[in-house]
Amino acid sequence: MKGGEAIIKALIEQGADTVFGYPGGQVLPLYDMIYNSDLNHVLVRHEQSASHAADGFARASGKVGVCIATSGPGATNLVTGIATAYMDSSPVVAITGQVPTHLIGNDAFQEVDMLGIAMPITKHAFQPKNPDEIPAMINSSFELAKTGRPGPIVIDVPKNVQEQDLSDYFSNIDNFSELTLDTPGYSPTIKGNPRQIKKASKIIANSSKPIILAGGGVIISGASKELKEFSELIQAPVTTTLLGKGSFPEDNDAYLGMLGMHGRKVANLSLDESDCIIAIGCRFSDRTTGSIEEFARNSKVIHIDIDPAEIGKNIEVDVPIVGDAKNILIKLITDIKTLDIKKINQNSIEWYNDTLLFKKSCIPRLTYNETPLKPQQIIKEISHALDEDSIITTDVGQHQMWAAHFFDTIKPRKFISSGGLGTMGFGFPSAIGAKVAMPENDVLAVTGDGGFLMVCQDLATVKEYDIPLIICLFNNRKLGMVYQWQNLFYEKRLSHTDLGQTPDFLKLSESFGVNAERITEVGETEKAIRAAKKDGEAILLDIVIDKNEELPMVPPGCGITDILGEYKIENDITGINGGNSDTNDTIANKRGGD
Ligand SMILES: Cc1ncc(C[n+]2csc(CCOP(=O)(O)OP(=O)(O)O)c2C)c(N)n1
Repeated sequence: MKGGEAIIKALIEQGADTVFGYPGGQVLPLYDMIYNSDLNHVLVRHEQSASHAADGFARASGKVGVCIATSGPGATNLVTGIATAYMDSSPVVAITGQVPTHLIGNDAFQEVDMLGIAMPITKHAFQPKNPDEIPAMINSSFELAKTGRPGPIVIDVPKNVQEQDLSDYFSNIDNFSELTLDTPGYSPTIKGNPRQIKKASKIIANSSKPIILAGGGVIISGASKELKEFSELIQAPVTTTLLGKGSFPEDNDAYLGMLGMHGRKVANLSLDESDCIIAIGCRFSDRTTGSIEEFARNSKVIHIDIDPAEIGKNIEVDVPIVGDAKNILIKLITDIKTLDIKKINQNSIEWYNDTLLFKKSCIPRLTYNETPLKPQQIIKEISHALDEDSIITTDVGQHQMWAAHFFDTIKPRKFISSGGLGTMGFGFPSAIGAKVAMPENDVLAVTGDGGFLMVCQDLATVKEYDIPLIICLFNNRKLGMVYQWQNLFYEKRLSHTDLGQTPDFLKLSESFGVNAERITEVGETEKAIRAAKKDGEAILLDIVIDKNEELPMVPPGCGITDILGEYKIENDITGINGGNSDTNDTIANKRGGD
């Protein structure tokens, strides 16, 4: 058995029967062995798409995603996708070719120090020097990628190691799965300290304004059911981070929307007023907290996270609990049930009801009959055309935030977006990965004209493998998000954010053999998505949107209550927006309504 065969055998034993890749000189031996193997290889058209597709595959399915590239430029093209997966704790195994061992360090053709590059953007990076090391290395890579706080792993395999035979002992092992590497010091804490959990229960019981902040960790640990039970038990409203979308059913009354710089007003103002923040599986990124000095001013903070390095990193915490979100929520629920629930609920009922009324007063208007089309209306049409098992991926920009704000995600792993790295070019290839992983689910990519152009070559992959994706391209002829920042914070000096001569996306798509339709009228998006679902073929919808629509946002460096701009609201019940009910006026004023 050769090194390359050992890679394939170990991958298949790990359940990784699908890989996204692109061949080249230093992975020729591996590709030669893939030729007649059972591995399902998807040939993407740029290595960046391979790493994003593997990431989308992982986020949609909860399994490890795998990508392969050659050494040098192939490996460096994977890097953005690997860093994206690292920032968002996604389990990806990236296999890169490397020059033969005797040439390493010689600046050989297509040599790059992939181990060095990978170290700061992976959980770990390996390089086997001997093919016997491969089985254990692959097994441990999968173990490391998916356990504890998940993340990407790189295995950089020199060409000669792919070609060499394993020793007889290893060649004759039927099943590699018992073979693992020694990983000293790696033992993620999953249980959570019972004393800390008790302490948290007491603080929650005494709180009169509790709020839950749920992050991507809730989804990763499969704790959505427990999160809902917990919220109902203590009667606390729930806000999420971008990556936490789907951890809690967003059609539930208690859901306030996303928090932070691009957060929803009701979420930001309520969190600011709460007296007890229970943060679960989130890392308090600057996009979530805004100015740290102004964050959680009135509040005790309970922080549950599996990664001890996250605790106290950005925000001072009153009760840290290190462990798996699901385990800890189960224990927290059990503990709180031993206390006087009636009293706990009495403490917080006024706050809970006020918050829900405040939420009602802030429901954004989604119905617009005008052209050019409003993004709110488009997301509404997308929502109508899809069901709760459909998966949405987004790129990065204004369209991402509109999707985050207006697409009610009901189930976990159904909203996939690049949060930490904010990678333009992520939305489309991650949708390819998600669809390959979950062929039964409708998958729709929401993307901008800027981001889509960075990865549009993978329309060829969609055509070649007949991947029935729906691509909704929010076409505003500019780099909308950056344009908005220039408008707001750089005195309207619009430096290089107008895309000028954008391509004809219909012709572009059709040249790849992928159907396309231009959308200019209200109702056409929903109709086109429904038709595409029936047809079962990929389609690109070039949706011409109002290029002047802007997002409410918190200026960088400000506290999360300093929101610039406001959505038009659907339902005016507070009196503060021109309505005439006075009952809730005080609530809105209390929370800084304007
Ligand atoms: C790879 C990369 N380059 C640059 C940026 C900075 N950036 C963030 S949003 C954005 C504009 C995105 O424009 P578009 O894709 O058209 O989406 P829109 O904001 O218009 O919806 C840019 C340039 C980024 N996030 N990623």
